[in-house]
Amino acid sequence: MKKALITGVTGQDGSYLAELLLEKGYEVHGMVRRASTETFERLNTFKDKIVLHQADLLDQLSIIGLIKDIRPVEVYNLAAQSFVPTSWSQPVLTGEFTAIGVTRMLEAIRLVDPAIRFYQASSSEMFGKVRETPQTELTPFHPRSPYGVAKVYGHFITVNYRESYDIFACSGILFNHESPRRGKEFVTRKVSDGVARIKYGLATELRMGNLEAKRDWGFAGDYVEAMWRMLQQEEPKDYVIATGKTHSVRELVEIAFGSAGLNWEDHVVVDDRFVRPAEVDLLLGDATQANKELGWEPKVSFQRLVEMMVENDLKRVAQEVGQ
Ligand code: NAP
Ligand code: F7E
Repeated sequence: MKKALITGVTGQDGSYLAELLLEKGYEVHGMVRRASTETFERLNTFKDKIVLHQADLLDQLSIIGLIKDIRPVEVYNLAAQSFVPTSWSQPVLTGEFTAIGVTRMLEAIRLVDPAIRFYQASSSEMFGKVRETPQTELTPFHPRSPYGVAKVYGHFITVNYRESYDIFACSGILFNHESPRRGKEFVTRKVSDGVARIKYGLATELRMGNLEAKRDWGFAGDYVEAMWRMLQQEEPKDYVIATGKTHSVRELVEIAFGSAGLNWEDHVVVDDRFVRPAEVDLLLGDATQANKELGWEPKVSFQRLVEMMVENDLKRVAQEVGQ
C-alpha cells in the first residue's frame, strides 16, 4: 500500500486529494496544526479512513519527525496562508508559511529520504501583472501581492531542490479552482453563500470589490487529479493546470444570482474595502503540456461550477433556517 502525506489536508484541496488517494488505494496521512478547536469539517465523511498527525509548517523539527515516522512515498505540500488580502496585513507570516515552509518540507525530505516524491502547490498568482496571455510554464512571473511573492519563492526552491539534490519535486502552477468546500472569503464562495443568504431573507446586499478582474476558474475535484498525475510521471516537471477560459467577477455574480432567480444588480454593492492595493487583472492559463503529458483535462465548466456552488449553499442555508 503506497503511503502519502498531505499538508493542508483540512483545506479545500487537501480534502479532495485525500478522497482521491483513498480511492486509489493509498494509506493517507494528513498533517494538521494544533488549534484550540478542530478544523476537520471538510474531512467529516472520511476522517476515520485517514491518519492525522500534528505538526506545523513553522516548526522544522516537527516536520522532520513526521516524515521519519510516516516514511511516505509521496508528499503533497498544500498547506499555506492562501488568502491573498491577508498577505498584505500579515506579510511576514505569509512568507514564513507560504515561502519558507516549502524549504522546511524539502529539507525534511532531503534529510530523511531524498527518494520521496514531492508536490508543491504553486499558483497562477505568480504571473500577477501578466507578461503574456495565455500564461504557460514559460511565462515570466510578476507577482502582485506578498502571497504571490511567497509562492514564487516556493516555486523556485522546489525547482532548486530538484536541480541541486535530484529530488523528484514538481511544482503545479494551478489557476483558481473552486468547489462547495471553498472557504467563504474567496470570491466564488462569498458569492454563492451571499446568494443563498439573500434568497432566504438573511441579507439584502452583498458587498464586493473589483468586478472587472478576470480569472480562469476550474473545479477543485478536477485539479487534485492533476497533482497526483504529476507525481506518477517518469521525470519531475512543472505544469500549468487551467481550463483555458477566463471570466470576470461580474459574469460570476450574474450567473450565480441568475441561477437562484435573482438580479445581481439589485443586491451587489461595490465597496472599496474589498479592493486590493495591487490587483491581478487577468489570468488565463494554457494547460497544453498537462494535456499532452499527463492526459489531464478539466471536466466541469464555469457555468456548472457556479450552479453547483449556489445549489449547495441554497440547500445548506435552507436547512439552517428550517425550510
Ligand atoms: P485552503 O483551503 O486555504 O487550505 C490551506 C491549508 O493550509 C489548511 O489546511 C490550513 O490549515 C493549512 N495551513 C495553513 N498554515 C499552516 C501551518 N502553519 N501549518 C500547517 N498547516 C497550515 O487552501 P486551498 O484552496 O485548499 O489551497 C491549497 C494550496 O494550493 C495552498 O497552498 C494554496 O496557496 C494553493 N493554491 C490554491 C489555489 C486555489 O485556487 N484554491 C490555486 C493555486 C494554488 P487550517 O485548517 O489549520 O487553517
Ligand atoms: O479573488 C476579486 C479579487 O480571493 C478573485 C487563492 O486560492 O486563487 C485564489 O486567489 C478575484 C480577485 O482569489 C471580491 O479582487 C472582487 O481579483 O477568490 P479570490 P484570488 O485572489 O484569485 C489563486 C490562484 C491562489 O493561489 C490563492 O491562494 O475576485 N474580488 N470582489 C473579490 N475577491 C474576494 N475575495 N472578495 C470580494 O469581495
